[in-house]
Amino acid sequence: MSSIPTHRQTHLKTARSRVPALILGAALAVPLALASAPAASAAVSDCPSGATCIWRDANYQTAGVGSRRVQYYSHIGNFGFWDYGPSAVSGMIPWGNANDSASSVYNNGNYERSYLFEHANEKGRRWTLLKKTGDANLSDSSGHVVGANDILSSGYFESMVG
Ligand SMILES: [Ca+2]
Ligand SMILES: [Ca+2]
Repeated sequence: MSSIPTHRQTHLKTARSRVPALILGAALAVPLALASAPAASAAVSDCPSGATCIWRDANYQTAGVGSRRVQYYSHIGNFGFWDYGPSAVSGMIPWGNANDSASSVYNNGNYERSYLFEHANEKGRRWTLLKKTGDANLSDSSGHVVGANDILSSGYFESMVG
């Protein structure tokens, strides 16, 4: 009869050794699923309330990341002074200068429309974004901003113009 407890101990050890592996696998699966959520919707929410944001690429992202953006709460007279990234001045980060490069834009302002201009200091052609509107792809013919891909150089909320 002494062999029965030995078998039970062996089975118990096997079962216990598998449980942590299963838990670990489940825990790893959750962050991976969150990380693969659609980038477009997540990136729009990266634009803070009250700001107008521009991104280098379509779908509200720069090199795949929504937080790499340039934003203003009043205006930016020359996008060339800024690179895409949280509060990054020109030349500090590798994914590019904001002048003549924006391919998606969003006005998350709460009160005013926002104007985007072809040239610095509110010069050249002008495009309008009503509050809480954007354009996910400036290079196509649909949306609020058409014909402005890779040429925008300044941006102003309405009361800051002139
Ligand atoms: Ca671009
Ligand atoms: Ca320009």
